[in-house]
Amino acid sequence: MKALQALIFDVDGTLADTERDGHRPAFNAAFADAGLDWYWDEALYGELLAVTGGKERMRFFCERYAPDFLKRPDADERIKALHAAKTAHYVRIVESGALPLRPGVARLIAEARQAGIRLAIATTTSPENVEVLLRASLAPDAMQWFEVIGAGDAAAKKKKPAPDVYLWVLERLGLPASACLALEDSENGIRSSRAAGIPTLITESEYTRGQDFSGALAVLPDLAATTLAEIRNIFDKSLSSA
Ligand code: XBP
Ligand code: MG
Repeated sequence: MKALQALIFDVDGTLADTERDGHRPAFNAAFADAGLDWYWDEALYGELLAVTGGKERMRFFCERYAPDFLKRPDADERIKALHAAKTAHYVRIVESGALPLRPGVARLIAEARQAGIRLAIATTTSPENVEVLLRASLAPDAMQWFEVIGAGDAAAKKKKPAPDVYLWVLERLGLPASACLALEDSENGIRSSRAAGIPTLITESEYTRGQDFSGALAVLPDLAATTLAEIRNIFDKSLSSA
């Protein structure tokens, strides 16, 4: 039986609840800066989360609610500029300490480091956002704890639910999917990790509760009560029943 060798963490919703009070207000601030009258309230944002990636999400919003914006010849550049402004706002929000890690996350990461389990990240969000969250909410040098960080456009031609980002991370870890465990919070996330063949544990988050998590090893409310020993147990059981 293969032992667990690496944990691959999703970021948004898994490491921290970043969407409602992080990404959402950052998008809204960028829209206001640009003089747009777009405002994404909590309910609308829940709908827009069907699409991962900030630029892709804005385009999806425009298709549904602001189709004229996409008719402009410079629509792509404007979306890119809005996204850069949104990232700057998001970084500022995270630096303020507004987005703590979810329960049990820091403890599990510490246990894994202690046990020599390798760590990686597979996320749709931009690299700057990963860096600031790790630095502000985990530890100043936490970026170095993760051997591979797959984030944003560089790691995936197609964002989650496509498997690209997980395949990119597996290749760089030099590990087979079956030696890794992905930690995810969303249906798009688990579709991506499972399409890459990786056993996956779900911690539901505020926007993803009740989604379809078919194929998950387990669906937990959070990691508060889940030790590394427990995670190894869940992982080993899945291999012996595979
Ligand atoms: C994360 C996302 C991202 C963020 C925004 O999904 O969907 O799009 O909301 O990030 P996952 P950017 O947790 O499945 O990786 O604006 O930087 O794209
Ligand atoms: Mg997520």
